[in-house]
Amino acid sequence: LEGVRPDAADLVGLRRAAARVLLGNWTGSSTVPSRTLYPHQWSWDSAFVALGLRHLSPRRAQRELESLLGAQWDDGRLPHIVFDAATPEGAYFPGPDFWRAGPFPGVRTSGIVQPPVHAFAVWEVFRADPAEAERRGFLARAYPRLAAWHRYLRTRRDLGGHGLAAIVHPWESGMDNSPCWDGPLARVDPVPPSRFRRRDLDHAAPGDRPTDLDYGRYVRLAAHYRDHGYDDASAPHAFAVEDPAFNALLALSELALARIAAAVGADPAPHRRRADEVVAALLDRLWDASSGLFLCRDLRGGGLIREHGVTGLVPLAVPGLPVAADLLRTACGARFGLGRVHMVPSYDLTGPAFDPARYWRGPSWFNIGRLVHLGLLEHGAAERAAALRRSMLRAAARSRFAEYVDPLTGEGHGATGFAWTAATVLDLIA
Ligand code: 9YW
Repeated sequence: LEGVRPDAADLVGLRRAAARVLLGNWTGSSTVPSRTLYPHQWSWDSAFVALGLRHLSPRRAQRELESLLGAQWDDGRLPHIVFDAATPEGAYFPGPDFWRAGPFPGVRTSGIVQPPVHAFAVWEVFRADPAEAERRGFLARAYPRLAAWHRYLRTRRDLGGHGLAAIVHPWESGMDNSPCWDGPLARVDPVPPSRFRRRDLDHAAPGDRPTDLDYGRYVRLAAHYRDHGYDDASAPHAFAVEDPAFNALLALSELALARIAAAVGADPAPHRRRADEVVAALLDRLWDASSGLFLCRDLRGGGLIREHGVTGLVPLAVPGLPVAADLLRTACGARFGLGRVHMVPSYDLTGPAFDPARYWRGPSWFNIGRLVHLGLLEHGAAERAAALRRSMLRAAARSRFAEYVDPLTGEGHGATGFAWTAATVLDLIA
């Protein structure tokens, strides 16, 4: 690896550059992932951005999360996109005219969700400046919203009936075109590409992105859900999957919510209990001892999906995870090559679908790297964590804060000046 040596002198410059990215992507109340590719507010991006922003301005980090929580629906869901009213419809597809959704007039959103990393972020942002948070009533206002969000996931989204939240669209995993979704998606009749216009290809190379066939299926699923009023009970949900990262982040966030509850004078015990229940269900439903990894479960086709995606490593971030030692071995083994590749690949290096450039089919992402880094620290692998941190800082610097990097070469792909990449750098340096 060449490029930046993460020593003190370099880190000052890198920190400054990361701060510039976040300032440039700030809209006045939240942060866009990318000025070109993603010019609105994305749900889990905001949580990762807040984790970085807290080191620059705890108040701004609070506002980032509050603007997302402010777009919460009556049923408790936090939408995956909150559309910026000043940005034209044509800047992103599918835009507000496609989704036709929102919590109340004047706020337009998508109708699907993203991984629930928000309570975790709220707690960490609070800890950055408890006095400022207290003054603004940050936790007291966030707590009921976060509790309603988790309730939505635990009840309306427990489509399998075994205590895990199901995702009903690949976009809900945050790992859009992971090979894990190829099987379940094969049953979805794609909308022909002539019926929509992809805006992502105005800003990124086609070889770095999902295919037209993927998009046709994404559009079909989203339109179905929309046409059923985003009602989980009546929508047919041709795609319904239990995803390990989504549920591990729910467990991590329930633990954070327990701390938040205690801080605002509510009862933490139910949140701790729910965290335990989710972890038990993860182990029971998604753990695959033969590969030492959590797998996804297809609730429509039946059974575990035998693709090894990085989603299955993310539960490492959960404190006290009983199978942490096995997951660590898998992380360092042939499939994910930790210590031998740049950051953490999003998909099995030895898998048939591995592609080092195509989005979630191989490339390494900074938010996921940060979760695995947390997991390494949590489970006593401090040296591995330090090496991963160095590799992430180098990759971010060399790629000008790219959206993601090739795990084999470290070369940047997708957009540059990407918000969660810069935020993760700030969080790793702090
Ligand atoms: C989409 C914004 C989002 C991320 C997702 C990533 C991609 C595309 O971009 O989604 O249209 O929602 O896969 O994880 O949140 O950065």
